[in-house]
Formats: sequence, structure tokens, C-alpha cells
Amino acid sequence: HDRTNQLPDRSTIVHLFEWKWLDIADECERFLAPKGFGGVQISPPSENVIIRLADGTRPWYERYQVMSYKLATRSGNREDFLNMTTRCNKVGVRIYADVVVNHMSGDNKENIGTGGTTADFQNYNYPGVPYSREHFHYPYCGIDDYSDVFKVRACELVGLKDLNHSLPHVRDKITDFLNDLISLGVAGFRVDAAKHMWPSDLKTIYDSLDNLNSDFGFEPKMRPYIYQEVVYSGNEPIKHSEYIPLGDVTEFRVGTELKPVFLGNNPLKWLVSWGEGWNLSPRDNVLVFIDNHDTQRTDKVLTYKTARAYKAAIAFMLAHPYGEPRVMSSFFFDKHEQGPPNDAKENIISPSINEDDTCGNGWVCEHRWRQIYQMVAFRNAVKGTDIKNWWDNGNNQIAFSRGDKGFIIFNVEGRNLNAILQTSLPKGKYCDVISGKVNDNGCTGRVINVDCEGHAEISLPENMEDMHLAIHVGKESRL
Ligand code: LAG
Ligand code: CA
Repeated sequence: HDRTNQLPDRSTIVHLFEWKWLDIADECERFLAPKGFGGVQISPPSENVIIRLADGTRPWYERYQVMSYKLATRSGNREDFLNMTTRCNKVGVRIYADVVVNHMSGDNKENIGTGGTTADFQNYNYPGVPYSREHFHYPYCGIDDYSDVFKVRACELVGLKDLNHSLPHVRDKITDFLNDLISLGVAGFRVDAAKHMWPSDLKTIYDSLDNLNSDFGFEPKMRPYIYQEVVYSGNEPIKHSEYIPLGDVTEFRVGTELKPVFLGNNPLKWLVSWGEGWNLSPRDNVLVFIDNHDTQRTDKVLTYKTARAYKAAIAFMLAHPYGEPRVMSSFFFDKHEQGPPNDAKENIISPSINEDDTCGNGWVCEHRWRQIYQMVAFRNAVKGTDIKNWWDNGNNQIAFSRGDKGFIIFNVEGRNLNAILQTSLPKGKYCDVISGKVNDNGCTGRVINVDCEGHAEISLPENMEDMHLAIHVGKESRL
């Protein structure tokens, strides 16, 4: 396994945002494992405050307002959680928990959590943990200046009560919570709002974590994979380098940099130096993604709403060796705060699965889009290889191989692409994993012939459903 604790032949984590634990268990068995996904990032498992908006609906963001570390949310209870980790690990899919430990809730009209716990917000009293006033940063302040490192870490992020991690009691409660999750079979953590906590405090917490639980198939002495949410877009005093010695960091610039590229506003040829050459943090320390649950609600990145460019950007990210990739899987939303599909009793509605593998009931399920899950298989097939045969037309058409195992080509030029290119792949016929897939009769999409010298004649007309094409030596492509 690599540092992410995924199986050796896997490489991609999917964020099943707001999914229920039992649905995730089903998804691991029926789709994620067969398609080669390596892990799932789950929504925060800790009890959150129930928020009702003016129109009576529940916002997704209530899950970032903690009431206790009890595993009781709209995604499920402790038993459901164990069902998920057991069944997913059994089919080789790892679970990464989103842990919200920088803060508790904000002040809220209704005083009840998803597990029935109450609190005294004004008095900073959370008996469910327990925390009381002395466990929070004081004097109270809000984060109004990101150039002030002290404020970013010791003031309240959007009014959320800010824990003081220099106190052993606070660190112990958090450590117990994380170790509880480890005992239940998780493989690692997304540390929410890591930038808002001191690296030295986080180090103390991480050092106290148990090894992964071998009852779930982990080898002895395996450590949790920790990726820390540190939003950095340049020109800020808090940098990735402070957190990298402790674990990985989230590289948000992947999404913001690739948006203009795949919209045709920054020539693709520059991607020849993608990664550190674009001033991004070192590849061995970053989690990469096009969008997440926060950024998909802004106009900074590509999302399912800009599907053609989005699929290409994801394909590029998955085809490129830079970083450990995560793909987003969403529910449809019109309004920023809109929560997941739910019924009259406010229970989350499970996604339905259509004949063509896509989802219904309000779920986008980007990870079930052919152009996306087939690139997960591409990444698995080319694991361990470097970029080779870089080609560009000096502008908005590029192609490259991964060793002698995979080849991908993009056309954002606004005119047809016709070229004979070196792929380095073994002679044979390959099914383009973007326009189709392999079935009993061959390939439902375009077939590419590679000759005995590795050359292939490629045409990418400008008006195709997708702007890219990819082939590889795995069973999902080789005919
Ligand atoms: C994160 N990373 O550092 C999460 O990825 C992000 O989704 C969380 O914000 C944030 N940190 C805190 O965990 C989300 C929403 C906020 C929301 C917050 C708490 O983006 O909008 O704040 O969760 O639910 C909401 C209101 C605020 C209000 C606050 C407290 O939008 O106006 O002040 O609740 O009541
Ligand atoms: Ca803080």
C-alpha cells in the first residue's frame, strides 16, 4: 500500500457527500470495488446540531456544527457505521472520515443534535463531550483578517465556537474520538479546518493515534492517512509547508488553475510543467481535486454544472501523476445552502440506480459517469509510470503517455485535431474509455489502432460530446 492506505492496485478516493452509511456499504460492493475505486471520504460522522432554514429545510452545512462525538447523524448511527467499514474494507475500499475538531457549533435557534444531545450555546457548554467555557479560545473574536495568523487560529470561524487545543482535555477528547473511528475500521481522516489549528497541537493529537485496526484487514503498524484541509491560494502567511511534516494537505489550486485551462482561456500546452512547475505544493504531500463540497458552490472551479470541461479536467488530473486524487460525488443543488434530498420526515433519500449506472432521486453521482469512473481504471492501470511522449500543437491540443501503459489526448482548440502520435502502447486495438466501454461485443465507443511501433492515428473532431480520448492496457480498454 502507499501512504493513503489504499490497496496497491487502487488510486482514487471518492467523496460521497451526504451519503448514508448503509448506502455507502452497498456502493462499495456493487460499484466502487468492481470499478477500482480505492476509498471513500464520508461526511462528518459526529453528531451535529439540527438547523432549519427560514423555509423549514435543513442545510448541508449543519454537519459542520458539532454537538458531540457520538456517531449519530442523518447518515446513520454507530451500527450503520460499522456495517459500512466492515463491508467496504472487505471489498478493499477504504473509508476516510471527515473530522470536525477545530470548533463546535455556532449559536443556534434550536437546541438539539442529531443524536438528541443539547448544549448551552451562550455559555459554551457542550455536555455531550463534555466541553465547557474554559475549553474554548478567549477572548472571543471573529476571523476578519487572514493575514493575522493568531486570529485565523484562535478566533471563531464564521461564529463557530473555537476549541483551545493547547489544553490536554481538549486534545484527549479529540484523540479518543479519532481512535474510536480507527477502532471501527477507518483508514484515515480529512481534517476539517486544519489551517485554523496550530500544527504543534495537531502533531500532539496525531502522535497519540492508534495504528489501524487489523480486524479490518490492515497490516500491523499501518498509520492513518491524514489529509489536512489547508486552503492556500498564495499570498497568505499560513502555508502548506507548516502542515506537510504532519500529513498531506489539500491542494485547492488544482481546481482554480485548471478551470481556465479547460475552458480554453489558458493554453493547454503549459500543462507540460503541471504540478510543482505551477508553484503547487510537492506531489508527494498533496490531495488533489477539481471541486469539493465548498468550492462547487462558488464560481472558482469547474463542477458537474459545466460538465464537458469538468470531465476533461478530471481526466487530466487522474491521468497525471501529480498528487493523490479525490473525485467529488454530489447531489443536485440550486441554492448554496440546499441540503441533500430528503423525505417528509427529513430522512435523507437514498440514490436510486438507473439502468445506465447513473443515479436518480436528486443525486448527481459524478463518480458513476463513464468518463470519470473509466479514468479511475486508467489511473490504476498506469500506476508507477511517468509521463512520456508529451505532444502539443503549441496551443490548445495536448497528448501524453504514461510509460507504455496509457495514452490520453485533449482538444480544446475549437477545431478538429488529426494527428499520428506515438503512444508507446503495445500493438493492438483499444477501446476509448471516454466515448465508450468494453463489452461482450467489443467496444461501444471509438476504437483506436496502435501499430507495431506504438503509433496511432487519432482524430478528435471539435464537436464531440467530450473533448478528450484515452486508452490504456487494462481490461477496460484493451481489446
Ligand atoms: C470547512 N473547512 O474548513 C468546511 O469544509 C466548510 O464546509 C465549513 O463551513 C467550515 N469549514 C466549518 O467547518 C460550512 C459552511 C458555512 C457554515 C459552516 C457551519 O460553508 O457557511 O456556516 O459550515 O455550518 C454557517 C453559516 C454562517 C454562520 C455559521 C454558524 O453560513 O453564517 O455564522 O453557520 O452558525
Ligand atoms: Ca481555531
